[in-house]
Amino acid sequence: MYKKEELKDWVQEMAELCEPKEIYWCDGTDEEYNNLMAMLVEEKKAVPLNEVKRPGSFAFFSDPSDVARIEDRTFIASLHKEDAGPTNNWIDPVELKEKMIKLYRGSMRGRTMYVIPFMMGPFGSPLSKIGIELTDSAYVTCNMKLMTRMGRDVLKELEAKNEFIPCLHSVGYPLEEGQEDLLWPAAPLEDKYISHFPEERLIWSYGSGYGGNALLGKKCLALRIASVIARDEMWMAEHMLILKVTSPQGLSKYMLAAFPSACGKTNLAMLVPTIPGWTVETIGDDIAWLWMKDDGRLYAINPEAGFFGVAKGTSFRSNPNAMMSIRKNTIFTNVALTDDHDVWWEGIDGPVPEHLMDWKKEDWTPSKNMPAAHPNCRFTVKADQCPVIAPEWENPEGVLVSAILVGGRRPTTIPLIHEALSWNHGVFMGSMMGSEITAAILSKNIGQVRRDPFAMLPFIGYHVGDYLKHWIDMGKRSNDALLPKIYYVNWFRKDEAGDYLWPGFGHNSRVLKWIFERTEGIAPANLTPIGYLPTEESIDVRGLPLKHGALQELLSIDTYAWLDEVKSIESYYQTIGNKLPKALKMELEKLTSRLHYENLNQE
Ligand code: GTP
Ligand code: SPV
Ligand code: MN
Repeated sequence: MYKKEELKDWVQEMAELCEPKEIYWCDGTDEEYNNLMAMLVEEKKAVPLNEVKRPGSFAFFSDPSDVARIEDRTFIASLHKEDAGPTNNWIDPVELKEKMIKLYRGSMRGRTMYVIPFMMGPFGSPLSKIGIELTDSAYVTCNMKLMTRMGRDVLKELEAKNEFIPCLHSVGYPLEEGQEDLLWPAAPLEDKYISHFPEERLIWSYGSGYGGNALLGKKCLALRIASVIARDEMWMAEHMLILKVTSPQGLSKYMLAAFPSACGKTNLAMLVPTIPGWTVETIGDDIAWLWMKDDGRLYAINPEAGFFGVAKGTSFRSNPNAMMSIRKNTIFTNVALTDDHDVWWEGIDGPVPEHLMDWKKEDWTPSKNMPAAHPNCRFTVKADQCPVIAPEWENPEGVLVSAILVGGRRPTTIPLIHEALSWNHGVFMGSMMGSEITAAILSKNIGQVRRDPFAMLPFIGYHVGDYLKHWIDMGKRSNDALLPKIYYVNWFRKDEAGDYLWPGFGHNSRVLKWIFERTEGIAPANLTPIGYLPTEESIDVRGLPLKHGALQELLSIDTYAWLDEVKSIESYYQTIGNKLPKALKMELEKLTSRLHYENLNQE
């Protein structure tokens, strides 16, 4: 965190290091955005889309080596290794800075350095934070305009807030005299660094232009650095959507859900209920900042101002509100293009076209037998273009949280939904969450299940054990009657043939309804060793195309599978070491004995 007086000097110092040909201070106006886009089109980096079908929209195509977050090249450079914990890559901050300074030296040659003042959180919110990103990428600048509150107003706000989080970004591809630019400049993998200096609240990113690696307000600031600030100041920075659900009686409640990358947050946040009378509205689709007010209750804001959503699989059937959000003024990255310059991806509505330009800018026909769009292709769009954005989405006071959902992709064992017995048991559920790795991450292990506590594994800026302790400590400041109830959901359970048992998407409203009614104290539940499960009648399945026996299976608990799960959690807990909160060890022990007791009774 730097003081406002330090801003000019810092920009100057970074410019002397990176040697851009010019420095440009962004004002955040539409005119500026349009000029930058026109320049990007001129440089052939952006492709303007069909003005009738997709007005004001552009497509970008990244280098095939730069398509997702790179966890292997993401670093938490705390002063002490112990503070980064067992789940983060750590490098000594002095050593890392030395390395990166060498890379940054002259790295912006031939390019403009954009100075982007941005605000995470609504103006006037006690939690909002100012960041200043310096970047040599106009693409990043345009994305930041859609994803954050950006520009002149933020500099004004800096006068009042005094402090900002410095974020330095370079694509790492300097242009020497006469050297031609690439359409997607980036550095080789071994030179890419997404670095965080938690004590200094400083972010340095080098070598990647993609998503969370480069739009530094998102994962780097609003999660990794914010999680450290939140621990110190007793609030929480979480990888969670925020939604508003309203019953047929007109009662509204707010819910959060922590699912790992590409596991359904945007879809749930924009869901169209398939049960009559219920509505869902969106507050946020990726990140929530929470704090406890004097009433002992948790409140949440969405620090972002836009959506950087997975395009693949998005359709009018699966997520009509996302489709309507991206009708205009949208940036698409790594999608395919139709011959009339509209966007296309696997899973979008309509027949598969005979011919496309794929995300590698090559001709594509169905016979190519390769996906035309990259599995992590994305859209960037302002949140206010979402037809179901809740009117209070920018309320600086936040919204009152009634329920927190956790979940991920688990083909077996985890039922459709279960409710925690207490706050601490809910923290236990979050701590042992697992999910299959998705294409949102550059990884050889896609599809393998890994533990991903509260979907924060790649985003905790400190020791995972301390992070879990922070959850327990937040609970201690209030009591279970005032705290949100915690639920574990799993839309991804499969049958023996490998098909999803639950139809998901809009039908998830049926689960939201049960949760809503639980928080009202009116929905029935069965007490089981793992928590409260809905009785079969309490999930509204009217009109639902479920296979025979599917609901029973979705709500069943295999105690032997759970005892295996317990063993696996035990060994996972060992990897966390002695910082694992005792309260969680106790929850695991209690779960184990409840499962054994159940087994004895069944025999
Ligand atoms: P990030 O932006 O990476 O954090 O992802 P996200 O959590 O917002 O995931 P998103 O909603 O974009 O969904 C990712 C993928 O999961 C898409 O391909 C969806 O089609 C799929 N998906 C979302 N919800 C469901 C569901 O209820 N059931 C099934 N089977 N798939 C789903
Ligand atoms: C995620 O991976 O969780 C995302 C996309 O939301 S990115 O912004 O690239 O991190
Ligand atoms: Mn995400």
